Amino acid sequence: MSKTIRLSVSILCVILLFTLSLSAPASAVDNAISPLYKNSVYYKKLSNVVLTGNYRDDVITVAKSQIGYHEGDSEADYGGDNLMGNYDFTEYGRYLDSVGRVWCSEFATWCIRVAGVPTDIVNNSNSARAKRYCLNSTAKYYSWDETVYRGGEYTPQKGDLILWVWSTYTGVVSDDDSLSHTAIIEDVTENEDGSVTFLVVHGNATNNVTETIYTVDKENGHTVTPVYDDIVESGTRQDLFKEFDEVSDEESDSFVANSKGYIGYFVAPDYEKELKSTGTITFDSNGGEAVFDSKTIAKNGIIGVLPEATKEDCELLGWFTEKDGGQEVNIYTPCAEPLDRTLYAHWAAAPPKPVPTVILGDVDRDEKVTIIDATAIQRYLASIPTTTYNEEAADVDGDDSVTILDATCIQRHLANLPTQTIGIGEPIK
Ligand SMILES: [Ca+2]
Ligand SMILES: [Ca+2]
Ligand SMILES: [Ca+2]
Repeated sequence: MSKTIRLSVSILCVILLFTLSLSAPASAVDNAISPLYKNSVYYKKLSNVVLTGNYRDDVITVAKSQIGYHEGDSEADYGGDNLMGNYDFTEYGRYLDSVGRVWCSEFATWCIRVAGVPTDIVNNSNSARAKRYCLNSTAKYYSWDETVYRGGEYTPQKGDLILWVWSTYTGVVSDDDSLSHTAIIEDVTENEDGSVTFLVVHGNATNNVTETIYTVDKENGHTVTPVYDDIVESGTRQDLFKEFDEVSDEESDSFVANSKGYIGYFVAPDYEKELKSTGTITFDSNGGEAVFDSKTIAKNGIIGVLPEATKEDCELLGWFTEKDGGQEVNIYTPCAEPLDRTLYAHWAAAPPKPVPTVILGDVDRDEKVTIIDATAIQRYLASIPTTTYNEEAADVDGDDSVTILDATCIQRHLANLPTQTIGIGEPIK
């Protein structure tokens, strides 16, 4: 490609990205949250996150609220609870229009966006590419040799990203290559033995969201563990994988849990950047109570975390632009002008709680009549404590008192002997 064409293409890309970032900074398919995710325990945990306005802290808090979320096999698994899932279906991938693909970068991007960080601080990426995270933003990336551990200026810290290479290859990787893995740094410790330990929170390392500790050698950013040296000596990448019995192929996620490799790049979002356009959302819970009452938002960001709210005998429908009517916003809604605004909780009457049916003779309320129910009556009559005892179910013969005859009725019923009582094992009307 000639220089001119390449330049034009780059400009076009920048314009295109800029346009996209104005209309849909999230590149979300439809800007909506999947209903399965919205009803999941992980969304509930997210709604209980209280943001501090310190982006470094907030990105981590958001990420940690998702620990345990597991990838699924299909769109039916967006709730994150299919613990056997293996096909990379996640809400995070869905958000970046990248469903069914390895999702570590998607998860990191999702956490950054949902924490409210605008795209001019760090860009979206659906792969572990240093350059892509920094495109159209003031984020910077650094190789291991540019860190303070090697006499450079960059100090890795909380909220930065690590882009890993799962390989023993020691050459230089391109900053535009898609590397093996993206993780968010939660904590960094320099050790006396010349190593550095990173605590990270990340997605897809073990097909779920988890925290992992990696210790690397200051010399070169390579992971150090007791088995690492042996593997390096054994030579090739293929040999490296053979070391782990449970790993059948190079793409396996289970490898990552035991990973040996090195740090390709760090991505340092410019979290402390002074933002020109910010505003405050005030949450009017419309008679209820919200986990937090206001939050700061920024232009080129999305609304992000919305508070959980409760109201007696009510169910939260969502947060809307008007007290009555208006439009519902969700965590992916782009922050539009005016940035100062109020959102209102809308409520629906909670459905009446189903009254549990009492089964005649089911004294211990385990939904079946067994000899234990007869025993429960005997224990009750002998004033011996029983774990569960339901008087209504115990008065099997319906004479308004519980006696040994009720226990006998149950025993006869279980032995298929005739009793005068009808309706044992059936719901009491
Ligand atoms: Ca996976
Ligand atoms: Ca029972
Ligand atoms: Ca009775």
